[in-house]
Amino acid sequence: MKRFPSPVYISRPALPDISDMTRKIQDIWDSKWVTNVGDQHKLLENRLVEYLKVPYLSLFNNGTIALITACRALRLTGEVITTPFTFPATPHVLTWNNVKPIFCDIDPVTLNIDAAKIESMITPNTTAILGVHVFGTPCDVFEIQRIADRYGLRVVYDAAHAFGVEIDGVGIGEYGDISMFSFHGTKLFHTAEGGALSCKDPNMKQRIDYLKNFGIKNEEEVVMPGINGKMNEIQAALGLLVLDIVESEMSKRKVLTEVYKSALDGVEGLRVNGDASGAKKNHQYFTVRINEESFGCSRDEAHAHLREHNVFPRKYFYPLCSNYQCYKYLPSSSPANLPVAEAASKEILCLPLYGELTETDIKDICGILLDARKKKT
Ligand code: T4K
Repeated sequence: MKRFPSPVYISRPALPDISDMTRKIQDIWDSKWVTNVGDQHKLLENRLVEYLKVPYLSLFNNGTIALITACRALRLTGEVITTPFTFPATPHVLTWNNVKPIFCDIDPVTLNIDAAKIESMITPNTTAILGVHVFGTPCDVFEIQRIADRYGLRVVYDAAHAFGVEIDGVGIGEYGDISMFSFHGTKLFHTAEGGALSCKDPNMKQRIDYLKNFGIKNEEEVVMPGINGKMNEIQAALGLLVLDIVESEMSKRKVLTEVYKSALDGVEGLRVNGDASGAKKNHQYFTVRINEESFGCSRDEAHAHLREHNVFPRKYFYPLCSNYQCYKYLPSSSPANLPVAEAASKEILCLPLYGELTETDIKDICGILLDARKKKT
């Protein structure tokens, strides 16, 4: 018999009370202003600058368009060094800018780009490093900046998972030249679809804002070839309400993460993925690595077993981006260049984590996961 009568997904959006959203929509209807930097947009942008502790922020209609715009704003060309252990959007934004992604191996603990391996991948064509704070764990931002400064490179961060993460009280969006946040419905903070870029320089903020609005400066001047990346008023209104409940969602996830840890820490063959950096965490995801030999079944068998019980974990990030048809041909995609990433992508499992789940749900999910081993014997 299935323990869960309805599906338990990897994530569910935290949603405000519908009556609050109805009131917000009424305001938008009354104003007849639905997009192009209206009141809701302005309010959300200001509130997020404060919440994320970043100097400047620009809202977008989704994270991918935001990251495409970041590459354009920084005029990236040639080659950019990045990680293969990420969502397809990361290398794709480079391709959409006619930039070649160069895949660098990852750190076995943080699962982020391995800063110690970046220098060996730099060529005269390299213009930037594009790091991803995978599962909200910060990259080695200090070492990456040191390398970038030495070689005159730009640094861009895909902070899609890192909403609210801080290093020693400094917002994660303060590091590098530009950071991208995703506000997709599967994220801790969301606007259904949405995203943002943070930066430190007012001229860069101006350039980003032109680029996301067709390059329009005023009614008679178009100053650069921009795109339409604008967030609309309904998205922004939802964001304002979700921002009011995000701390409570994060606290619930923190408690559930502790329940996962106490049930799974120390189980042979299971490694609870951790961030030992001391950074302020956001509990966006909870992941484990499964070593088939010592755990007693493979990641894929555990994944299939959980699904049989109506639990839908995800294999983020399998396959590696370097194994996609469109990137396989690149010399840096060779598995020999990416041994740590290859191993991680075969062992990683992202388990359900969202505030609506109960502690009993989490214990039951762990029970099902551990039972996957018995099935094999
Ligand atoms: N960089 C990184 C590192 C990223 O992870 C992402 C996105 C991006 C860039 C791009 O940012 P955006 O352009 O998306 O802003 C999901 C999300 O769609 C994607 O935003 C996210 N990363 C990725 C990690 O997860 P899928 O293909 O796994 O989504 P899907 O539709 O399978 O949804 C996952 C589960 O969430 C479902 O099984 C059920 C639940 N769900 C989903 C939706 C859409 C809900 O409960 N409600 C919903 O509305 O990519």
